[in-house]
Amino acid sequence: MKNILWLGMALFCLHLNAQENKKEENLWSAHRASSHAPIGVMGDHTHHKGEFMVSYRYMTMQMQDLRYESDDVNEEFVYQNYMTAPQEMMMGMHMLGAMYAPSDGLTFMVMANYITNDMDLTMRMSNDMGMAMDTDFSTSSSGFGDVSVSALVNLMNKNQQALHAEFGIGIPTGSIDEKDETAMSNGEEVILPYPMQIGSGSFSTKLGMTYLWQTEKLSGGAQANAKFFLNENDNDYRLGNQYLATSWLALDATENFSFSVRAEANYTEQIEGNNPVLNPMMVTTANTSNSGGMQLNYAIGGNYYFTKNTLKGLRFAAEVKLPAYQEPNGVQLKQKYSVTLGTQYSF
Ligand SMILES: [Cu+2]
Repeated sequence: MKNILWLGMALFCLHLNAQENKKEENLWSAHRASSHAPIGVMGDHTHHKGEFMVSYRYMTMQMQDLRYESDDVNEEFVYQNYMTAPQEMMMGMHMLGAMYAPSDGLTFMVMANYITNDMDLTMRMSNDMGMAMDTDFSTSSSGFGDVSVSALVNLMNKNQQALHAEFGIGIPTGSIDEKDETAMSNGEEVILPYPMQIGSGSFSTKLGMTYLWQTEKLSGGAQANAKFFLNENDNDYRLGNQYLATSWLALDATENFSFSVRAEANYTEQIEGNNPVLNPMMVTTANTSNSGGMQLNYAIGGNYYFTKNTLKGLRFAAEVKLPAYQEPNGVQLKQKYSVTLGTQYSF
């Protein structure tokens, strides 16, 4: 009788254990190469209670050639209304991030960045004979950008699917008073146009939602987020609100490596107000009607995740993003490509 009771209890425990295991299997797993979205996606994952993560990303973006809304245009088009046409812009961003989860349901994320901007431009002047004289020049700016702090809240995790929301605030730590010499400033440093500024100058809020799913070999996700700039900055303007939607699919090729494809749509509103120091006739980038617009991009990427030994928890990732279609407000440089390289370490 005693033996049967023991056996019964043992079977009951086994059953409970099996149920527990089954529950674990059904959860969305954070320990696959593809468990993190392509590196160009922010706030894509949460952490378990007590986990820390530090990350570093380098993002570079190149812009070249001009577009006026849905048409490609040349410099001549710009010189009809402006003295100077932008030729090329390179932007670089070093991003440092930290994440910490005080509970399974809540993860905090802080991000800071250092930005470098370089722009090549051409100024056209006509001499007394009416002949055009072009002068090429470059401007650059660099510095620490705005800081963002977010809370990621888990809403669901079952049947290998997970859903979390992001609530963030942006703190205007970046400069909006970047200056450099230009072809028309006679050796004096003057305030640079909007795209060359490092910070927004405004507080912002970010709201986002991320959905993740997994099967045995595949994972994917979708994210939608919006960033709202709340106040006019000290230079009398407010950057346009930003809306983004993206979706990705990743294949776990090996235990450590996943390969991803991603599509993205983003829309940025025009800048409101204007910096009275900037002359909007001088260069397209100093006119706020040439700001914001919509863009469709696609990207390919890879994640490498160390699952064993001393490097366990370390990730390397890269993603290349290319525009499929872009429609800027007014006339702006076209985006050519952007590359994001990153490393993340959880402990
Ligand atoms: Cu993380």
